[in-house]
Amino acid sequence: MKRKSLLLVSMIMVCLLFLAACGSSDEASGDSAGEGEGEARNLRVSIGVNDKHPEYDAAVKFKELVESKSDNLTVEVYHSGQIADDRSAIEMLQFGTLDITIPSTSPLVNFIPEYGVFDLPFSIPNEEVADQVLDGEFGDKMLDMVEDQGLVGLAWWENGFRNLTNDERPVATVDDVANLKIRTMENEIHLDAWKELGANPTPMAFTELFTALQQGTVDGQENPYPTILLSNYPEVQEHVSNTNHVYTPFIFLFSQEIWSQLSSEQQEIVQSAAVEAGKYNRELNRKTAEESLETLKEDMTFTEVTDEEYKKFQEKVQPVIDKYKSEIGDEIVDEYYSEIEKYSK
Ligand code: KDG
Repeated sequence: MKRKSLLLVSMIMVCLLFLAACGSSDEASGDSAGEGEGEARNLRVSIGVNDKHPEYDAAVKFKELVESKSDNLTVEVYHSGQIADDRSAIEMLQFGTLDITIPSTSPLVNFIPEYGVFDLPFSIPNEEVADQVLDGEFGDKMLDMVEDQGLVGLAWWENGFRNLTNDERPVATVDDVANLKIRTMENEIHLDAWKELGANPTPMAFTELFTALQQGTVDGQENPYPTILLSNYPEVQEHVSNTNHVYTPFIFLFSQEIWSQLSSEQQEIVQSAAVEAGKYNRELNRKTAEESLETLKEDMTFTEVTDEEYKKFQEKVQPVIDKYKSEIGDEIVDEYYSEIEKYSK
């Protein structure tokens, strides 16, 4: 009898140990967000701009919102590409070694070609249309599209309308662009567009740009006014023109690997903070863009691109738009342009 009891007890122990092991492995794998306040975690945010830029202020706003609503989430903001440049930061999210990055959408084209719609020159005409397109069904669809890349798209922030600077000459017409060595983001649509305009473009990470301008590796670059001013480009650039050639969103990206380890309560806090800080970012970015332009007109030589010349820039790059319409996908490009048209009326 005694042997049978001992055998039964042993079998029960083995089963209990097996169940405990299964339980711990589920916790380790983080298959899904649980309920309740979840595990304590510090969220690291990587951005490429410096701590004078509106994007940094918005990232701090995100930190304040999360930490005020959560008992166990903290946020650290790393600016100026301290952790990684845009492409590397996106890859770190995919590997689960970084929690958040908020880059321009342009580097994402290397992972998701459909994101090229945002790089089609002269597409979004103003911030109001940008908000309608991004905050509507199309914007939601684009955010969902990052899931296949191990990313979670939580919100649209704003980089803004991009303008050309250079250290060679005033740029008022397409012809003035000829042979300028222009740094572009690592995005083939931007590269091809500046080639079509007659420039000699070079793709380069944002973190390397100031040094390249300082050393004359490139003659010029293109970015929104806040980035131009607050990255100190007037120290190394003489000329600025209001080309307004592309509206670039910032996209708030979260690592899917880490997201799945948050409780649903933590996910809700992070998601709502990303959206609320995004609204703050847009408002601050627009105010800063106006103020930055006024300061740039004092610090640099500003050249006006007239409406007539602006149309010639648009006509000149049309072959690039046609080429990428088919490469990105006719359906998504048509949907993008019909959204723009719908909100431009
Ligand atoms: O992280 C900030 C960058 O994503 C942004 O400034 C990118 O506009 C950009 C550029 O020119 O690289």
